[in-house]
Amino acid sequence: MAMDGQSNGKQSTTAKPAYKKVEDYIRESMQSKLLPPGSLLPTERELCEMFHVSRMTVRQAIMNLVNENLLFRIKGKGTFVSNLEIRKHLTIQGFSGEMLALGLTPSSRLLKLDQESPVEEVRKALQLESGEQVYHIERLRLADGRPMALEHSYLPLHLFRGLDQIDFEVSSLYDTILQKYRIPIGYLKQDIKAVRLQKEDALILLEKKHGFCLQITRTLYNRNNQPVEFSKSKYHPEKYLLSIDVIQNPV
Ligand code: 16G
Repeated sequence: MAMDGQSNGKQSTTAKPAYKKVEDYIRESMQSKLLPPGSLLPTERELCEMFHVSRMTVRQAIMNLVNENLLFRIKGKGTFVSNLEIRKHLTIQGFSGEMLALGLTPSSRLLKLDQESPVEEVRKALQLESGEQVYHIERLRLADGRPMALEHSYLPLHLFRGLDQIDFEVSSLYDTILQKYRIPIGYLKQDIKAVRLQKEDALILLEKKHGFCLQITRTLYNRNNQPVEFSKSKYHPEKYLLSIDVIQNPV
C-alpha cells in the first residue's frame, strides 16, 4: 500500500511535513483500532515503503508518539501501541486478582526471595521484636508481559515458615496467605506518594535511567489486628491512575 510522501522531494509551505503524515496515519489507525492497544507497529522499513519516505522521517514520527506515551519501544521486539492505564481501586485485592479482573494476564519476575533481619521501618510496621526475621520478596509485576510495578513484600518468618519454597514467579502471594497459610485478611492501611526511582529500579521498571513512580506502602492485617505483610509497590507512572470512591454516609 503506497501513501503519498515526499516522492518529488519538494513541499509547498502549506503541505504537511512527511513525518506528520506518518504520525497522523498511526494516530488514526489507533483511533479506528486498526492498531489496537498493545499491538505491534509495522516496522520502520514497512512504514518507509508505505509512505515513500526516509527512515529518518519515520523515526521522527515514531519518536513524537513515543514522547507522548502513545507508543513504547521494547528493545529487539519493536514499537507497540500503549494501552494500559490501570484504574487502581483501593480495595483488598492483590496484583494478580486486580489484573485478572481487568482481563489482563498477570506474571512476575522474581528478583529476590530472602530471609533477613528487617530494617526499622519494616520491623515497626510488622510489630516485630528486635531479632525477629522476615521473608523479603522482590518482584517485577507484569501485565500481558509488560512491566507495571516493582514490589517488595515483607512477611514475618514466624507466621510464614516455608514461604521460600513457593515459586512466586507463578504463585499469588495473597492466594498463598489465604489458602496455604489460612490467614483471613482483616483490613489494610496504605500511604501513597510520588518518589524518584533509583537508577537500577528505573532501568527495570521504565527501561530508562531516571524517572518517578507512584509508590504505595501497604500494611495488611489479619482479623486479629496482627500485621501479616508490609509492602512497597512502585507503580509505573504512565500506566496507573488511582481511583478513589467515597461513599456518602447515610444521614
Ligand atoms: C498488591 C499489593 C501488595 C501485595 C500484592 C500481592 C497494593 C498497593 N499492594 O500489589 O501489597 O503483596 O498485591 O499480589 O495493592 P499477588 O497476590 O498477585 O502476589
